Order: sequence, then C-alpha cells, then structure tokens
Amino acid sequence: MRNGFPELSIAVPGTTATRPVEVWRTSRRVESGFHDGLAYAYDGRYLFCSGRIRHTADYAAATRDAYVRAFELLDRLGYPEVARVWNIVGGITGQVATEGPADRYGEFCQARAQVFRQRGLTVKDIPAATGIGGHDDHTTVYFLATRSRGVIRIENPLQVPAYEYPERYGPEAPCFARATYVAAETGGRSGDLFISGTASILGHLTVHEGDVERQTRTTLENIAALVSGKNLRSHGIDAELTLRDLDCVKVYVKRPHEAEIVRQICTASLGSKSEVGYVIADICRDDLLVEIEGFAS
Ligand code: 3EB
Repeated sequence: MRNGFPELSIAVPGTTATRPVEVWRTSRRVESGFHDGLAYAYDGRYLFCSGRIRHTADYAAATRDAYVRAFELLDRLGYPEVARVWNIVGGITGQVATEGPADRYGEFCQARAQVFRQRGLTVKDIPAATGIGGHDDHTTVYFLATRSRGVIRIENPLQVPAYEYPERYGPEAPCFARATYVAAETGGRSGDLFISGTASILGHLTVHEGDVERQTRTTLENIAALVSGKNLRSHGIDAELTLRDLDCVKVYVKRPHEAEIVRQICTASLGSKSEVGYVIADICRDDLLVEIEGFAS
C-alpha cells in the first residue's frame, strides 16, 4: 500500500532499462484497505484486489484458498462480478512432482476451476483473464470486480472457448472468457471492454510454432475478430472496434531478443496514441512466444 493505494511488484521485467508500471486510475473517490491477506481499493464502480500465493507443498490448496478469500471480500464489499483477472504464475511451465497435473499451470487451472465451480460460476459468469509466467517462486493474482450488473462475457469466433479446451492441455480446462464488457452506468456512453491475454491459438491449436512474427500477426488477428462489430453484436453489444481503438495494451514476449520485431508489428497495427507496454514473460504453453491483452472504453 502506498499513499492509500495498493501497490504490488511483479517479476515480469520490461524489455528496456525502464521499469514498466501498470496503473489503474479513477476520477472517483477511492477507499482502500487490507483484508485476510488481500490488498484492495474501490471507487463505487470497480474493486481492485490483489494477493500472493506462495508455492508451498500444497500449491493447489493455497491457490484455492486465495481465490476463496478474494470471493469472500467481493461479497463483503458488494462487488460480486469479477470482470478481469491477471494471474502471474512463477515458473508457469515448470514440471511439478505431485500426482495430477504435470505442470504448475495445470495445477493452477485445476484449483481455479474448483473454486469457480464451488461458487456456482457457469461459463456465463467467468472473468476475462491473463495467465502468464513470472520469474519468481510465487503466484500473484490481481483483479477488477464490479458492482455493475451489466457484465457480458465474450468469446472469439476463431478460438474454441478456453473452458472447452481438450484434456491434452491439462486435466482441467482454463476458466476464462476471451473478453468481458462492463456496460456504462448511464445509457448512451460506451462501457469498458477487457480483452484477455490472447495468443497464436486457432481452434485450440497453437499455430506458427517457432515463428514469432507470424504468431504476433495471428494474435492481433484474433483480437481484431474478437472486437469486430460482427462479434460484439452477436453478444448483444452495440459497438464496433478495431485494433486501433485498443488502449492499455500489454504485450508479453517470451524471448527477449524477439521483443523488437514484436514491437514493430504491434506498432503498425495499434493506434498511434494507444499506451502499449512490452514485458518478458513465459507463456503457459511452451510453444507460444507471445501473448497480448488490451482494453477499450
Ligand atoms: C490461451 O489462449 C493462452 O489461464 O487465465 C490466456 C489468458 C491464457 C488467460 C488463464 C491463459 C489464461 O489459452 C493462455
């Protein structure tokens, strides 16, 4: 907590000497605090909340516990809808010795799915998310929940819903929507669109293995299809966006020496006024070299 605002540092380095900083701002009055190991701040529309999960022997239990505590906090403060989650999982593709899932990400997915099921969340209620590797030995989770009852989950016509991935990617499919839309409180104004971490996946298959340029283009095409008027209208949202409308874009690049080519491709597609941050991180599948998330309002 710094000056009454939750602050966390994450082991996801930038691609330049400057340390990247992500800041969620609001023009409303903010209240903040700690509860049960979680730091939070809320503004009447959104609740920000963050917590850390240690990689103890029973990682799955620790993950379930953190998610359960978070949901308790949302209920207590009255922000029941989780719109957007970031999961930074240290050593995400590392093998784990326990029986069950083979890697850390598989364990994480299983624990998350169990808590979501327990809470009665169906595929119509799951948040947009990012799942990415961190360079340290814990998992950091932070998210935005809302009081708005107008949250719409959006899927991508080019991709199998993540929650329907076949079992070969892990015993429990990842529980997240490709995007969420939070309607504005006053009609007429546009709402907020949170775009999940998106990768070079078509259907459920990784495409362009080993080729970062083509993976970056496919990822951008996936996002373009997701935010297209055709797709948004099919989800009941009267909006039409292109890559140039995105802001708060975060680009996760696996191999540092490929950051520059990824940056060139993204710069050509994104709006010239959009804020774009580049960081180095492992992606949950070994064959993915890039993942991109964004926001629009
Ligand atoms: C994918 O599309 C890439 O497990 O929370 C992206 C966003 C990915 C979120 C998560 C994983 C997650 O499957 C990986």
